Amino acid sequence: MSTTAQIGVTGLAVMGRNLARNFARNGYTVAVHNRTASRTHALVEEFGGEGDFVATETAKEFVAALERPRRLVIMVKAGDPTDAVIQEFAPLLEPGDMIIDGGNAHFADTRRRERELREQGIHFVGTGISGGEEGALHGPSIMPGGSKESYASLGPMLEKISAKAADEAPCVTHVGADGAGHFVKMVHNGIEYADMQLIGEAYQLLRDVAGYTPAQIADIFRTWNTGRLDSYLIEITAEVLSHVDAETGKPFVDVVVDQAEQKGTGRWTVQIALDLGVPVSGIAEAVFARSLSGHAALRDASRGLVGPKASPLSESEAAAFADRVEQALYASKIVSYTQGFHEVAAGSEEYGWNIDLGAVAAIWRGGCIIRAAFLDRIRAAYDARPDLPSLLSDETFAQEIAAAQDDWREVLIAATRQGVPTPGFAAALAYYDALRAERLPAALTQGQRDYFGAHTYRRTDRDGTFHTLWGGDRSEVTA
Ligand code: NBP
Repeated sequence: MSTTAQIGVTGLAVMGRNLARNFARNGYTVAVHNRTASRTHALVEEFGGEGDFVATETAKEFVAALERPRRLVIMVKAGDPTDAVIQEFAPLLEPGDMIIDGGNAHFADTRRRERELREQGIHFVGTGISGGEEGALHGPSIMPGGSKESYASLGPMLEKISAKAADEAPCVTHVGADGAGHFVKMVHNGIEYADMQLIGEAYQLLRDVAGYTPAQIADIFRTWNTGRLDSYLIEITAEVLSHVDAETGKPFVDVVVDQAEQKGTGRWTVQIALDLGVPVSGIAEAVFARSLSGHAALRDASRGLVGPKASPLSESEAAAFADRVEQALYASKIVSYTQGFHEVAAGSEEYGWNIDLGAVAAIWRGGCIIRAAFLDRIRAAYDARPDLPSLLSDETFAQEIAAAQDDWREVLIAATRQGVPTPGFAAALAYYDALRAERLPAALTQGQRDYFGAHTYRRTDRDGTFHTLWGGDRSEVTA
């Protein structure tokens, strides 16, 4: 076996196969390997004409086909299969070689694998890849972690196969050491959950409160897609809503079971946010909304519960309401991204990754599921002020949310009055109001904690920690 391949891909299901084709189409010789060899041969038979592939059947052959230092991409099911593949290949590698894990690994696993392989001198590059199968083939957004040395070797190749933003910048950057790439991919997915939930709520309001049909709502989303909400998710929402089921002639959205599924990255985003103490209420509501939708028995048992019935608006009222929903959606979206970027900043601080938040926004502008014109403005906000405490501290976003907020509140009033669930919109507004509040009831919480548990409190008027003798004469003592 000659050692000619500049990169190798093992794991040739939909993602790995398309990624391998992407490398090959960009002029790289790609060694390909899969546990079940038939997939390898099928790839070369079907797409061999697209570029230079080296089909290999055994781990030894695969490793031997790679030029040194070796670059070996793993695209297998995340979890135990990734460890199994590492165990199979690592003994065959040499110091300086690179294993790139492009699966959806948990960043803590990536940190562990990186540590273990570093002892062997192998660079383990946990890499978030977003864009689904189309992205893998035509240009995904790529979020590599791992060492700087590995990026020096891999970066130019990843830049070539990645998506390009509107300004032609490649949608890839070295995010930070060890698990930083998978961490950022996790938060990307959490934000994706929130975006999808907010869009879902906008749809439900347009349907139940404004009385529009799915086809009419598709047109509204198409119009929104020409403005500040311009994004992949808004674009595909219009496509899904205008699709008609061939069998029944009904809107597709009316024949699909309303129970949303999830693979876990949204849940991880919330779990890690809880550990880091970052309020990601919008993302959490999106995850909970999916799980609530799946509780079929609970929902069946609750259908008799009393509530208002939504009564559709007149035509002119409906059009005005749709404009308000756009404002509510945009304002809530700003909050979701504020929360997501807060989590990235907190992770970066906790693990010493030194993540450039502007660069993260920049690489999400193309290729990935949350790609949107909006991200260019987030990039600009962080580029102008890298230490921005929150996206809401950016003057432009603050002004936009201020301008949207009357409509945002009106939409939530209408939703509440008519009984349309809008947990994402409501959580976003509550976050906004909580942040801007002069005083929060947390002072009362501290009083309660001190009462039942002598947990102490701080005062507004002097330094120190205090405890009130609640069971005694209620005098205050210094704790
Ligand atoms: P899957 O997640 O369905 O994994 C299938 C691949 O894993 C096959 O190549 C299979 O080999 C291999 N595999 C398994 Br399962 N267990 C193995 C083991 N013990 N040893 C060796 N190989 C094993 O494929 P996918 O949907 O292409 O996704 C690949 C990765 O990319 C996943 O981590 C996924 O989370 C991530 N990802 C997916 C998307 C997406 O849109 N699908 C987007 C971004 C990231 P076999 O052919 O022999 O069974």
